[in-house]
Amino acid sequence: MTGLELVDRDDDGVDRAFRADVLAGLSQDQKAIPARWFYDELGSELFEDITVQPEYYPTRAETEILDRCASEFADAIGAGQAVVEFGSGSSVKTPLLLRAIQPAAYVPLDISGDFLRAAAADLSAKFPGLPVHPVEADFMRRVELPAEIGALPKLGFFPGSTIGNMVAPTAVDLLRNMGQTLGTGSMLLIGMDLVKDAAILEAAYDDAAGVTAAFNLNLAHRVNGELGGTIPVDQLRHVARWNDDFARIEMHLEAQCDITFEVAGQPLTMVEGETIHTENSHKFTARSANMLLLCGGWTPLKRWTDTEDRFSLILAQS
Ligand code: AVJ
Repeated sequence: MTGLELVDRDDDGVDRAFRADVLAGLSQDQKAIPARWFYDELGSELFEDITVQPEYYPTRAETEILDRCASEFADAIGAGQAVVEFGSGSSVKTPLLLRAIQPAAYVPLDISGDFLRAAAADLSAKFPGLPVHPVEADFMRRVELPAEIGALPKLGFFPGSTIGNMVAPTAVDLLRNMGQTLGTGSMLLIGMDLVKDAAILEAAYDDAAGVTAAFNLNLAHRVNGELGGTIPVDQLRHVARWNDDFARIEMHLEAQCDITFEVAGQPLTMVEGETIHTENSHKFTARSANMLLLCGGWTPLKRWTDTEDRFSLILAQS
């Protein structure tokens, strides 16, 4: 098994899906590139760096909940579960959960074989007796789980408020597919970031050290490097703005003057002030979170928040 199996490349080694997404996105009136393309190697490193910036509270808030509420998770979930993590993180969150609930098996699921093997090795070292069954798959789709965990009760784990990157129809599709993957009666523990003061949110997505700006601009560098692009990255500016109507932080790359460039042979222009929309990060209330889960076929059972009410972890049942 190589780390490249799920990536379809042309003869020049270009990721076909990346090129198709970028060309389609840049031909729209509101230019856009899907946020999933942030995470090349440098992008993943920059994201890890974002999570330790003082303004970026979600990772600390969610970790605090997992740490502080461990015994409540144990009571609500019970031991002996097969924990299926959607997108195997390199995070400290997974060990906190596993220590709290004493599962019977751990199934990290990731589209990147490299991340997956690293995460599986890391977890096996920390939990020597725990069976670990990594699955290389796109968690946006329904996934066939390993036969070894067939008889065990299932707990899906989807931390990080990654669901917030999706518009509602996509989020609902994912939740339904998770229900299909895990089966009727299974549980899901999902992280969802909360609506709060716009200034706090905008700072979290525009840290003073400029790490989030670098993360956003890296996407333009990636287009140039991988798709033969000539985007003048120096003339783009990172923008993070709260969209109150849609309850989401939006990240954009804004042209600071009129620019023309090329991507994969396509000529493109941006006028001063025009943007490429690169990410949505939806924020939830207790009710909007419940509504989304219900639309996706999950009944919320219990909800935890950090001591400052910034972030929520919700346990739901299918
Ligand atoms: C990985 C989706 C949780 O939306 O907060 C962080 C990604 N983007 N800073 C988020 C991100 C800019 C992050 N998630």
